[in-house]
Amino acid sequence: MIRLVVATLAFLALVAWWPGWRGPEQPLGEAVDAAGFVARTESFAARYQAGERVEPPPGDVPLLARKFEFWPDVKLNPQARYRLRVMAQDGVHSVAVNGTEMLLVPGYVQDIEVVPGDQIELRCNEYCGLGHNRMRLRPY
Ligand SMILES: [Cu+2]
Repeated sequence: MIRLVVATLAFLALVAWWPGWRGPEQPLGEAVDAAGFVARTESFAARYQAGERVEPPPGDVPLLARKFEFWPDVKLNPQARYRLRVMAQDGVHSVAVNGTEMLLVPGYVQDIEVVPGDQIELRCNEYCGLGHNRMRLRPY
């Protein structure tokens, strides 16, 4: 009986202390209402549509990651400052930008700060299907 208790305690201690078992390794970002975020992104895109692309003013820019694009296709001013607010719409994606990877999950928004002089490219870094390789955004 004592062996069972010791074994159980040892197992529970292992579960409690094993690295990485206490939550996600990466922060998921800010929790939001997913449907509301999608609706806000759609109205934002309609408001700043300029021909084929969307040209937002400096500041917050909502973006959706979905098969197989970052939407909308924004064109940024390289001399302006932006905060890209990215949420996955249809499943798990990720974005790798400037050497940092962020996990993208529906219902959570990750922020990417863009400062003048940045030449960023957004690229999905989580295999999400046959179009994954072309899931990228070059915002200049
Ligand atoms: Cu992908």
